[in-house]
Amino acid sequence: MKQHDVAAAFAQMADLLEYEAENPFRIRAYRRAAQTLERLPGDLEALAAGEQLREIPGIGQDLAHKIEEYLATGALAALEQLRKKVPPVVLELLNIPGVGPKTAKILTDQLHLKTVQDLEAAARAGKLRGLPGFQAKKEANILKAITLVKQGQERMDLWTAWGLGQALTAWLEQTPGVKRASIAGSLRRMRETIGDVDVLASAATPARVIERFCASPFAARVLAAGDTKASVITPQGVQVDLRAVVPESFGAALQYFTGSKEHNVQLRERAIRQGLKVNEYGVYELKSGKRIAGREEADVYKALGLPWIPPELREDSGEMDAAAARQLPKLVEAKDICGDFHVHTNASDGRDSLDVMARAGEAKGYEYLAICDHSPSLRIANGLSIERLRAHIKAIKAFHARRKGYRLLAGAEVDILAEGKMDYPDAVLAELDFVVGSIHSGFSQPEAQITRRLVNAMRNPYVTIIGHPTGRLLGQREPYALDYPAVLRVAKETGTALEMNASPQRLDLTDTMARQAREAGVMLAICTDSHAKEQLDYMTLGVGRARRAWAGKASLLNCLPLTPLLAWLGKKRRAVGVH
Ligand code: DGT
Ligand code: CA
Ligand code: CA
Ligand code: ZN
Repeated sequence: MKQHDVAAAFAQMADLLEYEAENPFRIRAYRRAAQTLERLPGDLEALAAGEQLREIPGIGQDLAHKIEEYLATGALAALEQLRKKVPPVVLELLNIPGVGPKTAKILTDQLHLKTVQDLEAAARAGKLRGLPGFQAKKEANILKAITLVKQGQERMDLWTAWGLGQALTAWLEQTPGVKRASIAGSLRRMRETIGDVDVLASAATPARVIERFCASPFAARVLAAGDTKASVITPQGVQVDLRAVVPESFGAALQYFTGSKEHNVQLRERAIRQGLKVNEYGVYELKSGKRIAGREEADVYKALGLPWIPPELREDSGEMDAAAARQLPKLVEAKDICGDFHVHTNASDGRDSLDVMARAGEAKGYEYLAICDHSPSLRIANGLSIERLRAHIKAIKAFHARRKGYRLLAGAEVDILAEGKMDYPDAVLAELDFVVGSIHSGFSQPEAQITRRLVNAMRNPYVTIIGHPTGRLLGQREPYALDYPAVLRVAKETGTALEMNASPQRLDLTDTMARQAREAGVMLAICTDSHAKEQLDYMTLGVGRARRAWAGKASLLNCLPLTPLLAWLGKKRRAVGVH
């Protein structure tokens, strides 16, 4: 989708022009065009081919030329010039959340910064407060943001890693000589961010697989290569570790390289107590040295008197005891998911139309899909006025009226305003099947105030779930302060579910918080928060994250088939006597 690239280029154009204190009208034109392009329903290249660029609102002659230039050359000459003109550190500064062009200007002019490290040092030394428009709080926020950005650069998001892992295993499986292949490491455990991607293959001659891999397009640079392992950097700059073993050791190697390290330590200690030794080649009797397992991962656990432990649980968080007591939970699986709830269309800030999103949900084999666009307060997301919402509800009903066995739920993602007031009046909420209540403003409020907003929202009889309950954005924004035990109590008491947002930038609730919710008897809902049809596939991540929360079907709203789901949705409203 080229429009996102062009939008990013335009947004940077606007930032750099503003840094240079250029004409405000030009700045605004670029910024607005960037927003329009982000939300463009059609394909930009198709529009350009059809000479239709000038029909896009806000795109005049000049911007249309710029788009054509970008599509033809992959760059904008004007932007390249500007990038050369500003001090190099400015581009880095603008990458820090909370630092815009005006702030960057003050920082470079007054502190003569050369690097982000300089900024970090200045902030630590308390040199930012006192600059025009800076308070101690802004200084602290910048420091936090720098830390987040650094962490984000060190680890990749789960979706990026997942895609790479799929491509790697697909490549391995069609490589001559390879018998089996699997992802391993933190990716197989579905951690929220991934340091490097680990993959494993078995073959009669492992060295040959390693050789081919180092010559493959995945290896832009080879860091290290031996007979059984290689570490490479992909063209995208990501590290991949490949291990290749003989088929007899595949299970033992898979167990070892899946980790976590802490889980493996526990496992080895257990082995020693039983007179056994576990390593990446197999399970051995200590005394005789005889090999008793290794080909299958399940056999490794079995040799230690344990059932196979799902990778998502291998974090040394009670899984070993549960396994030994034969009390491992039956975890949710992809096939148990009957639908998705928090899905946007181009009526608000999604890319695809209602029709496209609805069909995409149907194609995934879902029984239902809750369409939840934004409410009016979220202006940057083109939130729906009451009139537009009512038209939207009609269109949703018209769609599923034509379908058998597939139902669109009329929903909305409704902003939780000050003191927990909802962004639509109750009478309007009552017209909806499903309401996601979300906080999109006031993130820096004190804990008591945020908690009050969430609690009051949950007390609203029409609020079905709380969306992205902590508000964090991985690598960009810390969670807001909240009294989580209080939130859990009220969620349980009011029958409000909590979202496990599966968008890779959010993954909110975290796995630990979701586990606490489940243990408190609170219902969880996995939602992709899709803004385009392919994002419905984030469900894969959501299921993995729910498994990390030890969740089975009974804890998840989306495991209810349509009829019991509708009954569940009616329960909260009936309990307070509004329906
Ligand atoms: P990451 O890459 O930081 O997201 O996390 P992991 O868990 O993928 O860690 P990584 O890539 O360093 O190693 C993959 C697995 O290999 C790890 O989960 C367990 C195993 N492993 C690696 N080094 C050691 C070690 O020194 N001791 C033990 N017991 N296991 C190790
Ligand atoms: Ca790893
Ligand atoms: Ca690794
Ligand atoms: Zn949303």
